[in-house]
Amino acid sequence: MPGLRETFDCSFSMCRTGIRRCWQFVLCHKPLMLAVKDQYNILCLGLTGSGKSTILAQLVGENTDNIQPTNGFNIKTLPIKGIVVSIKELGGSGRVQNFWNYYFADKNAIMFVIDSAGSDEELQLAKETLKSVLSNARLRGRPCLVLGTHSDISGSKSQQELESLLQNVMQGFKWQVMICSSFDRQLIRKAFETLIDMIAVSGQ
Ligand SMILES: Nc1nc2c(ncn2[C@@H]2O[C@H](COP(=O)(O)OP(=O)(O)OP(=O)(O)O)[C@@H](O)[C@H]2O)c(=O)[nH]1
Ligand SMILES: [Mg+2]
Repeated sequence: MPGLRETFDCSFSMCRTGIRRCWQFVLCHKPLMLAVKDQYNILCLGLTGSGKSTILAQLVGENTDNIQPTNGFNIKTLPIKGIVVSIKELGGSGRVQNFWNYYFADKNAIMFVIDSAGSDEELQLAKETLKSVLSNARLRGRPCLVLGTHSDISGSKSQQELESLLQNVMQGFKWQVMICSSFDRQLIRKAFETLIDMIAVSGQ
């Protein structure tokens, strides 16, 4: 039978080993933890008039009354789920689209905005544009959240309708469709939180 002294020595040494292992784990995984928590860069794309600037203004609590077409880019940085998130909107006009691919590097995810009340031609054009964006090697593996705006307009497409429109261009991507009005701040916030979760799960 071990004496009190031996039992104490044995417990103390096990405790010390446990503490050392915990400390080694923290030291080994610290870079990973920092990588996850550091900053996420999100690219916000979509045709002109789809509502990109309006959703970003809503997200940060700015006035949305007199938003002009984005003639270049527009950046908003804010904390979401405890992570600093930098969202870069690129204007959707044909002239600005020519420069989109200069901004594809170092992005963690894509928010692609579609006017869900658009005509069939506009929806097809949005689909082709998204397909072309996703074919860029620098965006390979990046999660993509498609945000269908203008849900306040009658006849706008539902989430399921947008999903079936897009599913053949999204193969191989982690993607999700959400629907909102660009004036619904809570839903917009939820969409970005969902995208943050998608980034965390995908490890991008
Ligand atoms: N009814 C309604 N109008 C919206 C919605 N989203 C945007 N709009 C309107 O659509 C117009 C264009 O919105 P923007 O936010 O400028 O669109 P954008 O995607 O930033 O356009 P570009 O910067 O040109 O690429 C504005 O007049 C908005 O008020 C929506 O969900 N519902
Ligand atoms: Mg804009």
